[in-house]
Parts: sequence; structure tokens; C-alpha cells
Amino acid sequence: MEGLVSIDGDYVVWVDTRNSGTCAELAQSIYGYQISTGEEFLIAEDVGIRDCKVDINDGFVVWVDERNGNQDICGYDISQGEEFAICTNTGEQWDVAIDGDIVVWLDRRKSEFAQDVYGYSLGREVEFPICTNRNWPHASPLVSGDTVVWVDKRDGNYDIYGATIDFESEEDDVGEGEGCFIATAAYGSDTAEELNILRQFRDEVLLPNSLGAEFVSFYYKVSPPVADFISQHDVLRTIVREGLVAPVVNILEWTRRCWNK
Ligand SMILES: [Ca+2]
Repeated sequence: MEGLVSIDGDYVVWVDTRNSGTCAELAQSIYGYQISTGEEFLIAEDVGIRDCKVDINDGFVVWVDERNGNQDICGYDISQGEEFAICTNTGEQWDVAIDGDIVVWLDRRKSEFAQDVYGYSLGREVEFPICTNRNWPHASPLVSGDTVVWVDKRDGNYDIYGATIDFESEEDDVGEGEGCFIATAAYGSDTAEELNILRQFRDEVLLPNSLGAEFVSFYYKVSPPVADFISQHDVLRTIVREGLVAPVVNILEWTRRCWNK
């Protein structure tokens, strides 16, 4: 089975059932071994009973942890001897991997059938979605530097997809940092001129006003899955662009002098 052992530099880590008594498949713990000293050490005890996976990079160990009652992602800093939480969302998280600053995993927070790819930056202590669409499953996410790859079944058979993580490009975004989802999907790229007036309206009119800010917050919660769906369907994109976004942009342009400061 993959993910039951991993190695990086001077350390080997693995999933261990030595403390599980007669139930050899149960009560998985995480152990480590330092090659240069020949010393074995316990990292975390009784972390779960299913699908445990462990990975290590540059002295940071990550694994799937069920101690809170559902699968989460936990980490351990070998140099400090300290455990820390990476993701404790109430949905299931599993199939974790780490390289450098980035941890990636599969995530079921959006629905019982979702298999989305999420990530976490150790340095920034921030979590972010990488590829989320409940219409198709993802599998086996891996990361190297700022590049994430995974197995993806969006076309009905297994393909390999990838994404580059770019924290700098999120500067002008709001909330969870993925700006203007539905409009972006409808226009097909994030650079369309029309998006600027939508952003300006959001920043100058909606956000300073509490009801408007509530709307923006709601919008950022519900729109990513909708936008994912729209972006996959050309006819739907045209309908949304010509029927919804374009008229709103026109109205905002005509009334700009009323709300623009
Ligand atoms: Ca969880």
C-alpha cells in the first residue's frame, strides 16, 4: 500500500499498528527513525483506523488523523518536537502529501461525494482550494515546489492535471482569495475589461455597506462550484455572459456617476 512509509534526508516515517493489540488493522500510529543516530521515535499515537497516509519533507511530517472523529490533516515539526493541525474541517480529508512549504490532500467538505484537491502553506498558515468540482473525482495529489499534480476524471477517463500555486496573484481578491468567480468563468479569463467595473462596484459600493458585505461574503461561498460548472459548458457560458453579466455591466456603466466616488 502506498503512503504507509516515506523518506526524506535523514528521516524515515511510517504508519505503525504495533499498539493495536489483536486488531492489527486498527489503531494506527505514526513513528519515525533517524538514520544517522539509529534512533526510533513516536510522532503521534492512535491517529485513526482507516486510510492513514504519512509523508515527510524537510523535517515536517504530515498524516491523515482521525482523533477528532473524522479524517483531518495533522503535522509534526521534528526540529521542535511539536505537533500542529493543518486542516480540521468537519468533512473528510485524506491522501496527504508535502513538499517544501506546501501540503496537499483530497477533501470531501463540499459534499459526501466530493474528492477535491486542497492545499495549505506552512509559512503563510493559510489554506486554499486547488481544484474543486463535485462533478468529477480527483485522486493522488502530489506537490513539488509550487506545482501540484493529480489524477483527474473530468473527461470520463483518468488524465493527469496540474496547477501552479501563485500567492502574489491574489492581491486584489476578497475573503477566501479567489475573486469574481461566476463572471470570470463566463468571460473565460480573468483579464476581461468588464471585470474591472464589477470589482470597482464591489469595492466601492458593496463592501463599505453591511448588507452589501453580507452579499459579497455569501457570493464567495456559493459561487465557486457554480463557476466551475459554468466554465465546463460553452453554451452556459454564452448564456451567462450575454444574459446576466453583460446587462449588469451595462447598467453599472450607465449609472457609474451615481455610485463612483
Ligand atoms: Ca476533517
